[in-house]
Amino acid sequence: MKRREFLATSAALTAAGLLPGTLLSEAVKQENEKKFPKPLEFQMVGDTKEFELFIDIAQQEPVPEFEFHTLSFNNQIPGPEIRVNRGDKVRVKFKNKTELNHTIHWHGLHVPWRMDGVPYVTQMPVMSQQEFVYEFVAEPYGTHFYHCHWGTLLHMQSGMFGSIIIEEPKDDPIKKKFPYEREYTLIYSAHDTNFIRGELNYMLDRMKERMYLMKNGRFDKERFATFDTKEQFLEAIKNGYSPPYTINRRAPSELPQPQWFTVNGKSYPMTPTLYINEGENIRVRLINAGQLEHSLHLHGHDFWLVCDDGLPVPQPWQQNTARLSPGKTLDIIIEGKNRGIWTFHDHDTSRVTNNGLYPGGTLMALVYEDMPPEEAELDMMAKKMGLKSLPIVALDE
Ligand SMILES: [Cu+2]
Repeated sequence: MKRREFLATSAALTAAGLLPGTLLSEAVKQENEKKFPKPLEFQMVGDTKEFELFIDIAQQEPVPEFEFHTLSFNNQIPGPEIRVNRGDKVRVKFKNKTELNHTIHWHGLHVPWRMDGVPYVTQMPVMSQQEFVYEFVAEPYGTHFYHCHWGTLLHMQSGMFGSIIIEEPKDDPIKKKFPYEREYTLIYSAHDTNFIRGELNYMLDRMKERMYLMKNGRFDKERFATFDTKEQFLEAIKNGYSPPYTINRRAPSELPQPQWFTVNGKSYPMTPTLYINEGENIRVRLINAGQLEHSLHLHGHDFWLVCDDGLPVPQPWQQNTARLSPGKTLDIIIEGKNRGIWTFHDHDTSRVTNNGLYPGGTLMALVYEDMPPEEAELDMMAKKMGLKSLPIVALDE
């Protein structure tokens, strides 16, 4: 697709996606619900909640007409949301359907150490077509996430993340202070799609080569850096083997330079919308599953920061820009106090672009459902500027 065409598409989507007339329609609201992680079904087996996760190659489409191959849990990006109560016994049966190695790490949870998902530290990597069963008691309360802990530079930006929410169903400490009905989970990530493509192709080629050589009994352990013991490894070094990290494989500029920034796997104008009404509180669970820090700013409001890494803060405080470092989760309460359509986005201006073009990335909107209908006309903005109708191509350089 040509740059000019893409810009035209993106402007048309902006018109279709973000103006009040369409944002308040039932159809758009229903479509919007699909932009949040889907709850993962479980089966009660005895006294345990049993979940199933698999990993496979998938296509990610942050905006229409831009797709890239990636990995994903249960063919969803982000992976499905696991929701359990504090103290629940949880079992997650994990199947690896790819040619690559993976594990699952339960970020922020107090699991037994053998369940922590760190390859070669707490378990062997889950290899192609293998299964691994994770078992733990859901602790502690709050907003957490799970992610692959193998080859995280590639795997984490390749869709291998999802939310795990541990609830205190009868006595939620946040609900007590800030009564709310609606809540939203937002998972942030950043992707260098060229890096992902190159790396996935390279790794798949190497896996194929390795399997072919193994089948023919010509597998060279040194070439693939596979040793059974530390002694074997040290012996190989003595005989001239160079560990991969001593070979300067990459210049810093070859490390990932993300040019796509997503919220729940989507970039603006396809990012999810937060709906609110005047007088309503909404809870927003912010999760950073990516490698960049996000500086998340809400227009027209100060929100309450109520949980940090899942833990309720002793004294919630107000701010309008929250710093969400990699690996961090924050829960915020937004009070509906200023009717309108407001932007919520990363204030690092490079993160509100798609492939370098504004608008894009993490831009999203907080929309009051109880806006006056006359304000909710599709071409209101154009009329206010004295134009007859909406300009469709507004973004050409
Ligand atoms: Cu992985």
